[in-house]
Amino acid sequence: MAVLVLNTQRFGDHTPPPGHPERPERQDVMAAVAGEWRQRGGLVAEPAPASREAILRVHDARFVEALESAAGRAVMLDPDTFTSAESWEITQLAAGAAVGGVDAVLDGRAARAAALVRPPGHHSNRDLARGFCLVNSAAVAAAHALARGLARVAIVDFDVHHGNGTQEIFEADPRVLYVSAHQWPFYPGTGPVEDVGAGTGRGFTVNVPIERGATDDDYALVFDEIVVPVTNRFNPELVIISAGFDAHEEDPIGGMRMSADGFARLTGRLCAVADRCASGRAVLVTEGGYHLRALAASLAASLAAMDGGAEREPVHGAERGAPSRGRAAVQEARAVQSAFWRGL
Ligand code: SP5
Ligand code: ZN
Repeated sequence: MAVLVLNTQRFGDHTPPPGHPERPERQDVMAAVAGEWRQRGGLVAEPAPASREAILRVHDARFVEALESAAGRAVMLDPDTFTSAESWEITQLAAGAAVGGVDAVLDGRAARAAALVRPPGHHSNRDLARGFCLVNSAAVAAAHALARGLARVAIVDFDVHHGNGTQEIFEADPRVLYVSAHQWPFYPGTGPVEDVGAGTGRGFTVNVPIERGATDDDYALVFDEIVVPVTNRFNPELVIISAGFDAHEEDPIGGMRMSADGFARLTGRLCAVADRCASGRAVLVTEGGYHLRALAASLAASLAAMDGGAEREPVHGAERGAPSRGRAAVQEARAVQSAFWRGL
């Protein structure tokens, strides 16, 4: 069984003001990657919009009504976050692609799925759109999986920014493990290592802040020492990858030094967790990634990794020296999280 890619040209019809980094051309990249996937015999499908019921599992009715009432208009929701006439429809399609990926893997129509979507979602809270995000697609997908009867879903977020929205939505829910590795200090300012979840969700939020400048090897170390062991121990029935590619060295916003092969390595590690715990079920949902060629290469490499492609060693690992930023991040995360994840 193969990897199902979900994408639609409609993702190009959400148009923030000119000069905005989260631009429609990102969809051209996703379409090109999806097209190549199809040419090589991969499965590609068009998403259906997420239902209101699916969106309301993670967003307040007032928030949904506000997005809906912006339909047909260009509205500034936050200094960074804009709608255009069709944004409400497009963000429903983005969430729908993530839900469609979950349905495909739970129904056994695909081993794994990748929802190549815009706008991104992980900064959106239950009741607030921000950070270029409207509906929180990864959160909608996780809640949909729970509604379909799953007991444990892991969301692993390697976007360069912390997914404040996803963390908040699930912070008190022990059924959803949220793990984020992100640049620190950085936008949006949430996700300190001390945030571990709330109430019965304590221990099911894992933040790994990393100093700017981290390379493939820093991230690999963080994954090998924290992200993968915690996620394995959680034993998810589904792994959702909140996949931002803005930690790439060419990215105009992020300050990290990742390569496309480095992202493939992280994706491959998470698919190995899915193989061990979840009968292989992993659903990738795109978040940020603002350099078009870097996004293209990173997406293609990550898809290949989901398909069991051989792991290529990152290009820059050796020449850039010891992964000191990764080591520091691991040490700090371990000090906090070993109370919850014994033996970490
Ligand atoms: C999904 C994703 O990668 N979102 C990234 C959002 C980054 N936003 C940076 C905002 C910097 C501060 N902006 C203040 C508003 C002034 N126009
Ligand atoms: Zn980001």
